[in-house]
Amino acid sequence: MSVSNKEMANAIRALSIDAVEAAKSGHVGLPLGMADAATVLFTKFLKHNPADPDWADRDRFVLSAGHGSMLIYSLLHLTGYDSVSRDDIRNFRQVGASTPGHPENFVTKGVETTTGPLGQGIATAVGMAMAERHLNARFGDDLVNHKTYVLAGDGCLMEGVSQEAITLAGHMKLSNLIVLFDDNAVTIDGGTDMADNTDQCARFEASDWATKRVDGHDPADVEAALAWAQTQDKPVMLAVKTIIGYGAKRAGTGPAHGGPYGEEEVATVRESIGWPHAPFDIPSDIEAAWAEAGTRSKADYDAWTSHANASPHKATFDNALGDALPANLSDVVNAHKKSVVEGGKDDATRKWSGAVLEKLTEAIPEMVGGSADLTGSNNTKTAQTAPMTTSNWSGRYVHYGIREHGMAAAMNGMSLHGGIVPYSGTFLVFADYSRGAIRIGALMGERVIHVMTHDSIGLGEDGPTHQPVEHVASLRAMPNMMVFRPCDGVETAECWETALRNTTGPSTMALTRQKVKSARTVHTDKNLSAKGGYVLSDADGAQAVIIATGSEVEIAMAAQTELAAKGIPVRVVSMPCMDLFEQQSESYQQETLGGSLPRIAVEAGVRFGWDRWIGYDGGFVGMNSFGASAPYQELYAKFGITADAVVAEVEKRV
Ligand SMILES: Cc1ncc(C[n+]2csc(CCOP(=O)(O)OP(=O)(O)O)c2C)c(N)n1
Repeated sequence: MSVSNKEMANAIRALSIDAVEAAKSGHVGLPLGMADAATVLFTKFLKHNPADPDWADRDRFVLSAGHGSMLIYSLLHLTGYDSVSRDDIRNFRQVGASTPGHPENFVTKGVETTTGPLGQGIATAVGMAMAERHLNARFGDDLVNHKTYVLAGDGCLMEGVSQEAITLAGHMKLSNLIVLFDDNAVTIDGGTDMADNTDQCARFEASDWATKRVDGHDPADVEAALAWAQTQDKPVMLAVKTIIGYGAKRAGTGPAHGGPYGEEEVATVRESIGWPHAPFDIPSDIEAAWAEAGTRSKADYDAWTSHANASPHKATFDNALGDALPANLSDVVNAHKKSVVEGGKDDATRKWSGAVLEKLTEAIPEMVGGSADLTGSNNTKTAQTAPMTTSNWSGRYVHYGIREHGMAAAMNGMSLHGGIVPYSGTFLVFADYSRGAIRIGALMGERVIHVMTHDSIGLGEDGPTHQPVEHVASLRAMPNMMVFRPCDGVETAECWETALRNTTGPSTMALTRQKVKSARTVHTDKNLSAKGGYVLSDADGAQAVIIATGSEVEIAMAAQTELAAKGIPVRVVSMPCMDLFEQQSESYQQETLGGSLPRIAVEAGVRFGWDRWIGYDGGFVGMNSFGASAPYQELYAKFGITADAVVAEVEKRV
């Protein structure tokens, strides 16, 4: 006798209530409600191979409503992923188990992206779907032809980032993207009507999606809708009507959302779904039906493998999906550095970034750039990167529109998908807008490069709304984020190379709007910025050390000259990446910073974070307020970020 969709779904329900009860925490309402629809998706549509979770052409499934993590853990376990054992489910949310509170892709194979902060998943999925189309254009149907499925809840759709994601996906006509909206009309506080009255179908349709309302507890209806979704020429949103906490007395109400239901309610659920089995126990026929469902893509997998192996593009494809960079990358960067030194020109570091990007995007076909409507200001577009559009998916430049948060999330998705090294631009001050996605990218360890120009009061007339003050410090505070603030053309090239080689996390390039004086006037093939900080200009018998970053290196150098005239020799250290400097040996750090010599830092931002290097008694020349609107030279004078101020700080200490 064959096992029904309902029985298979009940296995998800049972594992989810048992796990949440055992952990005494977790959100069980969603898995109880979405079990029927998710079973249809995983048994009839999702192309995947539990035996090879990294299969390049698998469909991606993103649980955007990450709090419902027991849904995905149950699905992975039941379909045969080694990554989630029955014991891992018994130990839901415990140390050492592959079943953390919210899905973490770096912990659990089969989890495509880390979710939990509502809205991130759907926005990340847009990047995955764009990556799929781009790589399809590059490598063809034989190698890349898959879908991205998203399960999003009311919470995901209320978050602002979802609007950016939905409108971008609609604009890009991502017909490979299918969202199942868990339309249960309940969040934590209660019914959604307390806070929102949006007609979600109308909202998605307004952004050129195809939508359909579906009864989430009728497998035939879900199956028909998912079949219909495959045939659309635009992204699809299925509003899957479900009852949160299906089977419980509290079903359909706020308290159904989460927390352990307690013995009595668990008994009610078991009874109403007809599940008399012991906790964590699954009857063998249901187990077998799930195991068989886990092999549903075997034929596709085998066919793909033989096509792929026969494809003339296979080696390039594998290379693109790996993290490898071209063997000649250092040569490319060194040739560029040499030409910068020989040119003897002064320019803004954003311009230098644009110049080195011309060479990098030529050498690295996986680089896909973009900007949130500031292309000309961010200097992120190169001759190599034609716009990515619905009629030219092979393009390598995304006009993200004014969607900083969606852009950062989409870049995470591209990087997770593989085959793309994403970078994009906006003004540094707007890092705050994209912070949710930047942070998840750092947590996941994705190589995503955020070009953030206009990095201080040095942007001038646009004023304090646009002038970052605390941003460099706050991004430095983020674990696993490399913040680069190069001082000239040579350092900018070195920082780009270092960021590209950093395959285990994101980087931020903080770049000036204004022209800066070149500090590196002698060529060396050595990447001096790679250690984060280095002696830029030494002096015999130095009595103090001035540490500077970016545009303030020029001020440090001027102070050094002034002090020399006064008979006070000082060393200047350039510190383009404090995070990398922190990773060096203590002896290198001490040697570079001159041991016990007094230290003075100069940076057009807040002091926060600098005390570690200059000491509580060190000197700091920077900002301790918001900026102002005026020509930048006047602002540097107004806020006292000058060579004279640095000189005074040194003189106080020698
Ligand atoms: C950005 C963000 N804000 C708040 C939360 C806390 N939170 C977790 S689940 C949830 C409610 C989600 O409601 P819904 O998406 O309808 O999920 P359901 O109640 O259907 O499980 C909230 C507010 C979060 N995880 N992320």
